Parts: sequence; C-alpha cells; structure tokens
Amino acid sequence: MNEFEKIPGSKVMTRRSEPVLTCNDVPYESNLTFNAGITRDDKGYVMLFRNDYGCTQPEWEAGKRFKGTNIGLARSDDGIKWTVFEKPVFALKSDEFDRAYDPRITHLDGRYYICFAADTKHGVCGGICVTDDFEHYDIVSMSAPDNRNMVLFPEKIGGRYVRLERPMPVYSRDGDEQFDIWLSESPDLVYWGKSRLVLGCEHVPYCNSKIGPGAPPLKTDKGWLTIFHAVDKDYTRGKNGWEDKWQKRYVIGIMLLDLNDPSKVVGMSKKPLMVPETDFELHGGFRSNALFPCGMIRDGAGQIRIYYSAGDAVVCMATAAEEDLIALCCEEK
Ligand code: BMA
Repeated sequence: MNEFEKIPGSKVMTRRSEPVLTCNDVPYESNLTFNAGITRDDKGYVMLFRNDYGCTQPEWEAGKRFKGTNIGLARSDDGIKWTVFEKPVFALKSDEFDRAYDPRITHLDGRYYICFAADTKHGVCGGICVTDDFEHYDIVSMSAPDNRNMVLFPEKIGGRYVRLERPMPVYSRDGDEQFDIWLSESPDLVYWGKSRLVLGCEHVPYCNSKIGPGAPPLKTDKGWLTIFHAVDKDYTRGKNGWEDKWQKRYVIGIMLLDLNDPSKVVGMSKKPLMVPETDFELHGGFRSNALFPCGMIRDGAGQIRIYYSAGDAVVCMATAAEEDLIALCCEEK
C-alpha cells in the first residue's frame, strides 16, 4: 500500500504512507538512498539522490564503515514511481575529494544546476555543477570550507544569481553547533560574495542547534517560499538508528523571503511544518528521527510536493496546497 494519509501533527501536509525510493529500487550497490534533489524536464520527473553503499546495519554495529557515496539518477512519469538508471551518475573521488552528496537541483537559464556538499581532505565545501542531460556534469564553483546545504534560486534577482547556504562557524559562535542560513550573490555562478545573514538558528523557536536551507525556493506572489531543516539536540536520547547514540531530531521549517531581497524573511511559521511521526520516520533508519528535505516542486494542480529523507535511509514525499503553505508563513509572523 502506498496511499496518501493524513498524519496528525502536520497541519497542512499530507504524507505518502510509504517511501518513494529505497535501496531496494537501486540496481547497483546501495544501502541508504536519501537526500534527493528533484526537478522536471520535458521527459518527466528527475531525481538525483545520495547513495551510501557497502555497509549494512549489523556490519556497522560490528565496526565496518561505508565503502563510499555516489549520486544516483532516477526518472518518473508521476514523481511517485521511480526507475533508477543502471549506474550512478556522479561521484567525486580524488586525492583531495572524498565524496559528493546531498544534491539539490535548480532549473536556471535553461540548464540544470546541482548544488552539492563535498567532503575534502581539508573540510566540507559547497559545490555547484551543471548538466544538460543528467549524464555529464561540469563543476562550476566550489566554496571554501566549511559550508554546505547550498540551494540556488531559479532566476537572477536584481541582476545577480543568488544562493542560500549554511556555513559552519565553530570558532566564533557560542553554543553547540549554532549554524545559520546565509545568502550570497554572484554575477556568473563562479564568484560569490555580498554574503549576508538570512536567518539565525536562535530565531527558530523549535530549534536549539543548527538550521540549513532545504530545497531551491519557489517564487510566489507573497515571496520566495523556502523550506529548511532545523535541529534540536537532546542528550537524554539514546540509540535510535545504527549509531550508539543519535541525539538530534531534524524537522522541516518553512518561511517566505522577500521577492527583491531574499536575505529578508517576510514570514515564518513558528511551528515546524513536519516532524518525524510515521514509523519509517521514527524507526529503522541510519539516523532515525531525522527529516531532511532537498526537493520542492509544484505538481501543476495547485499542490506543492516536498521530497524529504527519513532517517538518512529512504526518500519520502508529502504534499500541501500552495496557499496553505503561504498562509502558515503569514499567520504567525
Ligand atoms: C546533516 C548532513 C546530511 C544528513 C543530516 C542528518 O548534517 O550530514 O547529509 O542527512 O545531517 O543526519
């Protein structure tokens, strides 16, 4: 059964009752399929997903680790039933780069840009690459470390390309992983600057740690509709997932950013949009209790689809009416 069902606690979201992608759908080595970027082209829905491979839960608990991470490609006619291509399409492995992960896709100027995180020998960088066919990828830019969770806006604003990003200031910011959402601009997608704060994690009432941008924002009359993840840490939490302890909970938040200056928040829901509630969100993942959104698109019938990962293990989908999401951001300024 993979039917829509209303889950109590989410005011406006309707989840699918089963994940839309799991490692069982992947024709190559795969253990965790998650953090998927979504777009549409003239052939249908396109998904790029993170694939961690080479380790099972019992092996992990016995001390083994993953062999690696690559990025897989899947296509779908309806955005629900996905067919995974025979081979992964992207990986970064060199003397300096360990892996690329968490792809977010933006259709911009007729091309597909993918923001990704890159683990390097010298820190975590935010990368941007471009593709026209989802087979060949050229790297356009790479940030200095530590930075990740980048998303590109789907058009220039004020004559410049704009991205949201999440630097990780460990030296200068009090507290335990107090990381915020920032914005930078670029004339050419290569050189980035004019960086400024968008949202401090202390301004999110249900968060006591870091936040980060989720999916490329959607333009609406009321502003850029923007989702993000927010983390709360609770040191009484014990094992929930593969690791000995997993004390974080990742929830999804939503806000509206100013159309002309998206560094300004014009409205934000003071409650999370989604929290882990279903069985597959609460149990059985690599890091259970974690919702991590990387895709948000319109379905063409007034509904917005949010693609999110549950437990760093599977890709899931939930929908809401666009007007309900906007109202949530506006009603609780
Ligand atoms: C974040 C990133 C994501 C991951 C999430 C939950 O910090 O590492 O890739 O999905 O944590 O574990």
